[in-house]
Amino acid sequence: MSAEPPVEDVTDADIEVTHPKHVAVGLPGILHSMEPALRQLGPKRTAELFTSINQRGGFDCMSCAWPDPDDRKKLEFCENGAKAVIWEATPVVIPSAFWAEHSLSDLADKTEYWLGMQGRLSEPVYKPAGSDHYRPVSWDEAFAIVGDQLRGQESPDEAVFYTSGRASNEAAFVYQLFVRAFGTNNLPDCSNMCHESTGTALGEVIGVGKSTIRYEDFEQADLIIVMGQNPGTNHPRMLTALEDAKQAGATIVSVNPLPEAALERYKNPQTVRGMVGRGTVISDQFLQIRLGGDMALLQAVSKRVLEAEAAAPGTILDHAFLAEHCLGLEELTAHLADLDETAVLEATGLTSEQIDELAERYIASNATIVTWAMGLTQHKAAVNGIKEIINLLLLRGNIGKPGAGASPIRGHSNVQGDRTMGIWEQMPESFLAAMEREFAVPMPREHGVDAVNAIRAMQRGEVRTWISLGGNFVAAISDTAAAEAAIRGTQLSVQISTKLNRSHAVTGEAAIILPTLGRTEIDLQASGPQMVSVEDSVCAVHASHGRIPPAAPGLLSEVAIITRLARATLGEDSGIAWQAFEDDYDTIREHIGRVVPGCEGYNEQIRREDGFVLPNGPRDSRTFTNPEGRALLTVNELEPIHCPPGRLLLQTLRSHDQFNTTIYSLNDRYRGIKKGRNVVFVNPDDLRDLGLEDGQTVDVFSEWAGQPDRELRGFRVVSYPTARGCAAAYFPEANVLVPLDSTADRSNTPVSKAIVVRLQPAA
Ligand SMILES: Nc1nc2c(c(=O)[nH]1)N[C@H]1C(S)=C(S)[C@@H](COP(=O)(O)OP(=O)(O)OC[C@H]3O[C@@H](n4cnc5c(=O)[nH]c(N)nc54)[C@H](O)[C@@H]3O)O[C@H]1N2
Ligand SMILES: Nc1nc2c(c(=O)[nH]1)N[C@H]1C(S)=C(S)[C@@H](COP(=O)(O)OP(=O)(O)OC[C@H]3O[C@@H](n4cnc5c(=O)[nH]c(N)nc54)[C@H](O)[C@@H]3O)O[C@H]1N2
Ligand SMILES: [Mo]
Repeated sequence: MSAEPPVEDVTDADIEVTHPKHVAVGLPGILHSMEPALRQLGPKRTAELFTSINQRGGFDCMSCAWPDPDDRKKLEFCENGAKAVIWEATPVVIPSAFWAEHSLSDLADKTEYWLGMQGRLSEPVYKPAGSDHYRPVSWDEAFAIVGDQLRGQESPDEAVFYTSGRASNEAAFVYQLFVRAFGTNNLPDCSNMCHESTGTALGEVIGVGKSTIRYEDFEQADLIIVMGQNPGTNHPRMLTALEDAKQAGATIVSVNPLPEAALERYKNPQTVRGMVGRGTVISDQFLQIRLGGDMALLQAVSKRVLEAEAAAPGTILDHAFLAEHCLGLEELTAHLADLDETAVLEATGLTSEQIDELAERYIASNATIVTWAMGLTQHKAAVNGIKEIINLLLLRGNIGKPGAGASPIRGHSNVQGDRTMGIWEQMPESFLAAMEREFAVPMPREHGVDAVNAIRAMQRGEVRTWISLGGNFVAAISDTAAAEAAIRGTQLSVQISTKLNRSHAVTGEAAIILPTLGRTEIDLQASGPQMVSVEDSVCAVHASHGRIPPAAPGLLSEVAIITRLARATLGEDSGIAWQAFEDDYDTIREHIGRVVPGCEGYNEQIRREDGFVLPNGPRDSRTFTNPEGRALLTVNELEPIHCPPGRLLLQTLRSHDQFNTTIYSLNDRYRGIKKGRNVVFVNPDDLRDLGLEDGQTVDVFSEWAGQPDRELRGFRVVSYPTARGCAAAYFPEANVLVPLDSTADRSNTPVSKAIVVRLQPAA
């Protein structure tokens, strides 16, 4: 009962706008919006899949990086995980004839939805320079083309190797080995656009760029502050953890410019209460903050904590912890004494009373967790903003004790593991030296390019070859028009992918697509079926076993593709046992165990029932491995975001029916949008001030000093209860508005959550 892929593309012609919802529900919504994809899947594959997601012996859900609880339910997945699985596991494949029927120019006119719905890529295809069509080629031919290209470069640094966070630990480890043995650290990844600000900030102040909590900590917390994150859509299983925490007595505060449905009320489909009742009220306090206002809010709360301590010395701060483990208390105290409350209220859009209330809650709590995601990382001052989270936590010893900690919630299911495995353009010397010892191959030391700097290098004509392990870089990176022009200037672009997307249509002069197995599929190699491993947001590492037959007979695993690329590039006598890696992934894991800190005995550790949790100094023993050997309280200057009169600050975000650039449907259920995506959400008072009306069609211009305006034409205005002066539109459509040079200080992450825009009635 499989269905044909859609022939016609979708448009916004029938868009429906209703009211935003105040409650998030679990599973029920999916069947409706995923109907076309479910029809492709068929009942047998569907049943097989849904009983193995996140189960022991099954596969790890490939949607977000939310952790698995120890007591797994029969169905341990959420609505959006189900969508990711349905989307990947379709048995519909792109037939060979497709490539003659569709030119690249034709594909470049299609939406991401249409491209993704064509089915799974099933054979390698090659577009020679000068041609507007891909044509099927053999695997050997494809590897030879890439190998010749890489060997023909003048320097290894003329190639850039991107990674998206879905790659397994095994694939990531082998990939960075290949790239470094080839001679470059040009290993940008999606994390550069995602939690890079988190890694930069935490690395400096606590020595580890990762979460300091375990899953169990949620249930032991007194207070959980959810900042800049929309869990109902992007980490739906987190709602269960928040609900459990509430039932155990925790207070929850959400800080967001938008009243996101799930942060108001949640109906858990796996409980009776959730099925028949009104659900659980999640947020005890909702702070509707202005975009980019979090750093000011955090400083204002810390200031209140310090004032309370001054009024009743010895009762508020955790003096023992501060004295033994931290540096910088005096400087912070002096700095915050001068904090200008007017500037705080201006930046946050909040009242002093609201901030007082949060400070009181924080002081009353003996165990506080702060979680955050893109609402904090994708700002110019993101790194310092995140350091303010640590300041606040440290004041009351909220790191390294039960129920407390800093918890960045990661995006892609294995983005954190990929970093642990060495996917980073600036891995430390200790890792590179360990690699060198293990493989007896010299490792390059000069840092490589990150995502934004990769585009800049292309603009300077320094990149000949672009290779992508998953992802959809041209659609995900900022400044779409500039990025597309840059990619088109390379000689060869290579995509290792499961499904078609815009990065296959906007390419180098020549282009290759190498189709790969997804995580749901059985990965059969010479030594038998292989498992892979992944790491979640709380540093838990576990195995993932593909369960369904591959979508097409000719597909290769990511590991097989990478090792064969390595052999085609480095030759058969590179001194590295590539073939052995492909035959048996245990061989790869033996190396991981010897190279990657915390992964000793990797093969044994991931075979334990629930895998293992990586060691984490701050969490386990309040050990901080930054150069100072102490957790740092830091002094950060507030930097107001300048938004001239008549302009709005625009954030780009995800709808309920997308995974990054993958569009499952045109609906955004909780925000009341159906059958369309070209919308811009604006506060009704701002609409009135701007002389615009709800439903009107506008052109959106983004302003950046000294450059022509970037523009997005024909968007529909939706009156929406966002914070004053703030607007929102969907990523990736709105990426065209983000200037390439607008990046976060030090982490270089595109500023996707604060774009100065002007709305004008459509021309
Ligand atoms: N279903 C699904 N799941 C996903 C993804 C997906 O696309 N679909 N993507 C995955 C990935 S890679 C990631 S990184 C995560 C992303 O997870 P999120 O960070 O939740 O993703 P966004 O949609 O970007 O939402 C940003 C949230 O922060 C708020 N926000 C924006 N700016 C600010 C600010 O200045 N201050 C505060 N306090 N809040 C702000 C927005 O209103 C919104 O609620 O999700 C992962 N999971
Ligand atoms: N304006 C704006 N821009 C943003 C963001 C934002 O909030 N606003 N968010 C940023 C963030 S947080 C991120 S993480 C990036 C995401 O950037 P990317 O990770 O580059 O993008 P995705 O859309 O997740 O990539 C989807 C593609 O991956 C391929 N794929 C899927 N599964 C597999 C697999 O198992 N193996 C392989 N090899 N390929 C697979 C498919 O071809 C699919 O089309 O975007 C960033 N860009
Ligand atoms: Mo992400």
